[in-house]
Amino acid sequence: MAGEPQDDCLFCKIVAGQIPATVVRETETTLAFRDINPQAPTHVLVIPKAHHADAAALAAADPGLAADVLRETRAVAEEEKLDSYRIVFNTGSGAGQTVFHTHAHVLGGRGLQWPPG
Ligand code: IU
Repeated sequence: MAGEPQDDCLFCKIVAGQIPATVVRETETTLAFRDINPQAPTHVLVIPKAHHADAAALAAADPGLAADVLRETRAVAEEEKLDSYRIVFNTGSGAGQTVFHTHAHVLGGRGLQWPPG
């Protein structure tokens, strides 16, 4: 069911404390932790604690929670003192999504090219 923890979901396991992560922020509804394979000096993932497969599913099921995630990306950028940064929601395997629990990548600390690959 939408929002329920999934046994086979890596990020649900991080939320449950079953897999370690370097947490940088936590709210009642969200968790932010450092990506294990950083693509920039700052590379933090912001996730809803509730399981939603991707950004589209989250926006459809719980727009308020989607807003919580977006608010936290801003908080991360402030804490990391980023004046320019990129927020990415890879949505679908063709766009590079590999973990099917919604996550916003917050990338910064270096120049970022456009368009992305
Ligand atoms: P993607 O948008 O689904 O491709 O992003 C998944 C990210 O999760 C990717 O950048 C991984 O490096 C990151 N990640 C992680 O931080 N911790 C993990 O245990 C695993 C993946 I597996």
